[in-house]
Amino acid sequence: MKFMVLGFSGVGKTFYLGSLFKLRYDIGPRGIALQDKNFTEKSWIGNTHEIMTGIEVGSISSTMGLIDSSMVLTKGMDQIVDIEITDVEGQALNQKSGSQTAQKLISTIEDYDGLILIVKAPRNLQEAERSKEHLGQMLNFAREALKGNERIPMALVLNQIDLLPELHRIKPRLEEELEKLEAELDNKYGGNYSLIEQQLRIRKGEVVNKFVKPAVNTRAVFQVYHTFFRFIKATKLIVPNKVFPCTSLGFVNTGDTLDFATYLAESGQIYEPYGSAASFLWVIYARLKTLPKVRLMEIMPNEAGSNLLVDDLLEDIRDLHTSGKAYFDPDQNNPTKSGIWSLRNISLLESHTMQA
Ligand SMILES: Nc1nc2c(ncn2[C@@H]2O[C@H](COP(=O)(O)OP(=O)(O)O)[C@@H](O)[C@H]2O)c(=O)[nH]1
Ligand SMILES: [Mg+2]
Repeated sequence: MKFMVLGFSGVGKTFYLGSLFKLRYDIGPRGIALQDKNFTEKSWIGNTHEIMTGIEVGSISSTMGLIDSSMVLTKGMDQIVDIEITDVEGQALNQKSGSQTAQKLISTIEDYDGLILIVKAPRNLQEAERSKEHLGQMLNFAREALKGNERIPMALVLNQIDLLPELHRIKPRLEEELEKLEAELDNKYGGNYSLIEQQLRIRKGEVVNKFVKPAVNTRAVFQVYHTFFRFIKATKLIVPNKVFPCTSLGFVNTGDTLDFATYLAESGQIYEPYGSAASFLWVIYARLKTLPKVRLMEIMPNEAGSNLLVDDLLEDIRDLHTSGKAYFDPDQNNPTKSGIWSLRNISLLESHTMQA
């Protein structure tokens, strides 16, 4: 299966892909992991990840043209399905540049199984205007993809949420809250780490997302995803879609900008990206749910296997949310409330039909 990240220069496409590499080892209860197809050689994404997390010293060059990385989804010892990911040079979307990459993009975009549209999460209405404008241009490319296949899922990633003013300097407060939760669980289940870890995976998300909620509940953010939904509604096609607030760096910033390498080197922090893994796995999940049977059989000849994979993916996506690695609205957990951010709608393929 082939997936692509689309977005203007500097929105964080390459970092987003680098952050996915946490899925190599930080796996959910169903054990789905993402690996290099050729794991003895360093890939573009692997290299990006190592530079981001400070393992490797270097800088991440801006992407030129289209760069494909061959990955594979694994479950335990099994390689389940091959995944190609294409990183795009942001300039390709720029109308003025009229580049060869743009032409190549248009001629190949029909072959993709899912698109990840990335914009910066807007800090104010002015930035929302800009994100909407970018989104409009990205949707022009998406339209080309939908011509060939109307069921191609699209995730809208609202990226770099760590720079939203509501999330400035939340790290110490967040840690304090999480320590309280850990102390409570320690008291209750003293020494039973299996139970403590399990409880944390279920309850951490609510704590983390209480902090994220005011940041994504703004008019500026609403305007951007509303534009996305309007586009999808207007196509009258069955386009699976969902919106994901993301930060490839995690909630580490202390101001308007962040020098990530210095930060990691100086503070010895654990690298905790947010939103990216869930959004990526969701696009794969949505594609598997809507793929015509013939295609599904080509990709995964074992039908029972493909059904299992869909269940496993959903379970691991849910776990990413409940364990605090993706956003859901902590106040929308009761059954009478439901909206695009509610936990129980994770399996829903058509967010644009829901109220926020
Ligand atoms: N604060 C913050 N900065 C980010 C994030 N993702 C990327 N960046 C910064 O944005 C710059 C551009 O990211 P990059 O992935 O190269 O953007 P691309 O042009 O879309 O591929 C990087 O140098 C990072 O410093 C994020 O989630 N949060
Ligand atoms: Mg790039």
